[in-house]
Amino acid sequence: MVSAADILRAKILVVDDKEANVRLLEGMLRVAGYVSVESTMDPAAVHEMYRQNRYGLILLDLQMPGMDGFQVMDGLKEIEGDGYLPVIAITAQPAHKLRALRAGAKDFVGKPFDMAELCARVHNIVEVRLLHQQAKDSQRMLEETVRELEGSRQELKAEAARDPLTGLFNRRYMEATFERDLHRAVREGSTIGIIMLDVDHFKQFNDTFGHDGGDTILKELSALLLARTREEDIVCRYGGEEFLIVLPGASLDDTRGRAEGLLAAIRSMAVSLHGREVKSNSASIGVAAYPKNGDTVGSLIRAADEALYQAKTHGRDCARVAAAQAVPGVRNPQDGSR
Ligand code: GH3
Ligand code: MG
Repeated sequence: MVSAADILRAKILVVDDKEANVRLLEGMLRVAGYVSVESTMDPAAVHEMYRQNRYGLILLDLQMPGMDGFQVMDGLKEIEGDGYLPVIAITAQPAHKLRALRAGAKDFVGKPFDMAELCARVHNIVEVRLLHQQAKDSQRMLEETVRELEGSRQELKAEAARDPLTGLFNRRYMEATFERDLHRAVREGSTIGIIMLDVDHFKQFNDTFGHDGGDTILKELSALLLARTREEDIVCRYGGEEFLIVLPGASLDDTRGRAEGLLAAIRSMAVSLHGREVKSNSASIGVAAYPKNGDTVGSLIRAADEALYQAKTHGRDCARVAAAQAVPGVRNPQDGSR
């Protein structure tokens, strides 16, 4: 909405080479209540004045020596990117009225001036101009809001994929990407390794150093896992003190080798807790791979979990490989066996 006060505050420029006309128009506008009226008798000055003041309306005489009103409008079009000219043409010649409208003027007033007609036309053009500007501002604000919402949506999406304590991917995200990686592996005849890792006797850390101490160990371990995996691997906190790593392209042998490397790194991991250096960390690992141990996300995770259970019952701090499982129709890309 545009208020009457907004309209009367609009910046108006009067352009006419005759001083008497300028004074008359300025006087009429002031009497009508317009408070920001400027004028010039030099048409060549209009462009610079418009650039600086962006008038809401220009009352423009068409017949002026040196530069006529049509030339002034041509220059204004270059300044106004969207081509909207807030111009009312002033002319005594009926033939010029249509030409002025075609040249971009929004309206015209004839000479001699009629105060009521002039004020009605000025009011209308200023109102349209302000509405036009309001629409542009609303559009800009809307676009900005959409951009902000899109940013928050992306942040929420990123957060929804992460475990808040460790910053690792969470189980839900891992399952979705694992599913995609598995489809690709089936299509391309490649392999995928998975490592299921569980911290040994983690409860004791909590009992000795408190829950916060346990949290610190989980965070340090997560950093270690991230540092020792590749960018394409998905390292996820599967739950509590259990982690699952998906290694696209890794064979069962590769995965076992990577698991041994992780165990060695965890053994020498030192975490500072309450001023003490805690070193006696270890974990147990179950290893499985597509296609040897399954051809679905569920069966592969189950296979790794069973292998992890074997590692725990074999004294912990070790990795165990899942028992091979024949997957109908799936050929082992490494040796051609099923
Ligand atoms: P095991 O070697 O058989 O795996 O023994 P464990 O003590 O590691 O396993 P258990 O399942 O008995 O205990 C796991 C503990 O991990 C119990 C639970 O309170 C703790 N835990 C789970 N999530 C968190 C966590 O976010 N922070 C902390 N500090 N502790 C956690
Ligand atoms: Mg444990």
